Parts: sequence; structure tokens; C-alpha cells
Amino acid sequence: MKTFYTADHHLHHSGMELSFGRIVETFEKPERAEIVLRRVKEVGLGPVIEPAAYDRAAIERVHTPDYLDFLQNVFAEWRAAGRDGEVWPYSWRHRSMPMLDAPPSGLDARLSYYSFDMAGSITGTTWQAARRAADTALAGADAVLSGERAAFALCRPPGHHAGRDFFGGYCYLNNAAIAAQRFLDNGHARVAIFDIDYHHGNGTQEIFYDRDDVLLASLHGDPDFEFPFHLGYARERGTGRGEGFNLNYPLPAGTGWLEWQAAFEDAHARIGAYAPTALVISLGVDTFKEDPISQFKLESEHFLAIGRRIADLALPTLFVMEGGYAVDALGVNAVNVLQGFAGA
Ligand code: OKP
Ligand code: ZN
Repeated sequence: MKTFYTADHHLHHSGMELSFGRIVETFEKPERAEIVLRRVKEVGLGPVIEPAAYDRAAIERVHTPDYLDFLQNVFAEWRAAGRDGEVWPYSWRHRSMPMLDAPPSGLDARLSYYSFDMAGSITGTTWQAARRAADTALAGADAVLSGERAAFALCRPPGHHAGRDFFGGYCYLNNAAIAAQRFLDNGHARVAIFDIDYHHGNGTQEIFYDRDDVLLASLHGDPDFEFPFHLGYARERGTGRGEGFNLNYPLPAGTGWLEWQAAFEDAHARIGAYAPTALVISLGVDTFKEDPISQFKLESEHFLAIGRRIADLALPTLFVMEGGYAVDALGVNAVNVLQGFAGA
């Protein structure tokens, strides 16, 4: 299996985050991608390829131009305002406040408008890194479009919390959604996204919620207790034409392999029944028992089994890297999914 990877992911590093009242080193750090890359090489998964640079048009199929302009320019604006450090939003709309339907003009108000949390900052090079992560997903999709059975887009920063016009949850551009749209724009009529990251992919859900050309199935920590909260309940099934094409499997804290697998098998069957012609896996391995920010209990061997079962869908498949923060085991866990798939 080909891996798409660029060292340009180093251009994004938020440095710190606020975790349960403490300022700590961010969990979403550059080392993550290095560890996965090292494991890809160690097991000889296949060639590692630097993605080409794609036009912004491929990203505008998913994200709004005003949001992309904002992401590209906000750091310069921050500096022009005489501020040092990185760009951080800090306040958001509460349900007691009116919903704006157009961006406000002030810098901090706009930062609030285009985000939902402060998991990660925008540095002077975050835009470039996020663009390269999207390029990585696009190059992976193009490899599958040209006949590869599967490909691995080793994206960083991750993407599934980013919506059409917002960032959050360490995510800026929705790499998996951009790849799914790439398949649709190149001859595929139905694409499934299987999001197995521990967190609900609220951005991916928002992007495809009213559409029937993408089926999204997501297994995740119940939003009643887990980030990103508020979205990811089972009752969210899509709207309009999209009704029935959004499948959420919220699971309790402490979920182990058997309970997770039961939900996975249900989603697997529904994906099969949808009869997509391409599959995008939002590959988070933060379901691992040792993950420092998550509360599921999967073990390394289970990731091999997951890969094998994904292969049983017998679809052209793009794996897109999302979360996974237990750095000691991150390489093994992520690559186990790919090896399980490739060996099946
Ligand atoms: C991104 B992905 C920890 C808070 C973490 C952000 C989590 C983002 C997860 N103190 N909040 O889905 O793996
Ligand atoms: Zn996650």
C-alpha cells in the first residue's frame, strides 16, 4: 500500500493546550506523524510518496472561500494588531446569543465565528501545513482513482472536526471530506466515510448532513460526556435528501473491544447495504486503551482485526489519518489497521 506523507506537517505545531485546567504540551504534536511514518517503513508497508501541490479549487469543493481566506490571513492580521504568540480564539456563541449569518468584522469576533473551541492555535504556518495535509488526502484519493486497491494518507493536522467554515479539535481542513468529494468529482456516485476515531467527526457530519451521495458512519465517545459534545447522538440521521445517510454510534466511557465491535459490525453492514463504490476511513486510533485523552479500551491486536474487516467490504479504500495520542503505540496501532487490510 502506498503511503502519502510530507514533512510539511511540521509547519503546524500549536505548542500548548489547556487540559483539565492545566496548560500542557499539546497532544497533537508533530512527533505523531513521525512515529506512524517510522512504523510504515519498519514493516515495509510500501512506498512513501510526497504529495503534489493541488489548486485551492479542490478544497473549495468542501470549504467556503471566506473561511479559507480567513485561515490564510488571520495570522498576519494578528501580528498587524501588535500581538505576539499564536492566534487563539477564546469565546464562543452561547445559545442565549443570536446566530450570525455573516462573519462579523472584528478580529476576535471573526475568530470566534470561524471556530468552536481552542484545542489548537493558528500559527504563522498552520495554513501551509493544513493545505499540505489536504494535498496528502487528495494525492491518496487520486492514487485510488487511478486503480490502487487502497492508499494511506498520513495527514497531519487531522481533519474530521473541521466543517465547511470552521476549525476546532486540532482540525483546520477536513482531509477526509476533501478526499470523499474528490471521489465524487471523478466518477463515483456514492462514497462512504467510516469514521473510527474515538471522537465524533462533527465537521464531516456538518459537511454531508443534507446529502445522500455520502454515507457517514461514526463510532465515538457519547457526546453526553465526550468532546466535541452537543453533536454525535444517534438521533442525528441526516436531513432532507440526506435523511438516513448519517449514522452515529455513541458509546459509553470504558467501551471495550466486544461492545465496540458490535457497533462496528452494525455500521459495516449498513455501509455494505449502501453499496458505495469508494470508501474513506477516518483512521483515528485514539480508541486504544492507553490513549491519554480517551476512554475506550481497544488493544493493539484489535486494530489488525479492524483492518481485516474493512477489507471485507471489498471497496477501493483511502485511509486518512485522524487522531491517536498514545505515542508509544501509535505507529503500531495505525499500521496494524493497514496491515490487517493489506494481508486480508
Ligand atoms: C481530535 B481527534 C484534552 C482535550 C482534548 C480536543 C480533542 C480533539 C481530538 N484535554 N480536546 O478527533 O482525535
Ligand atoms: Zn479523536
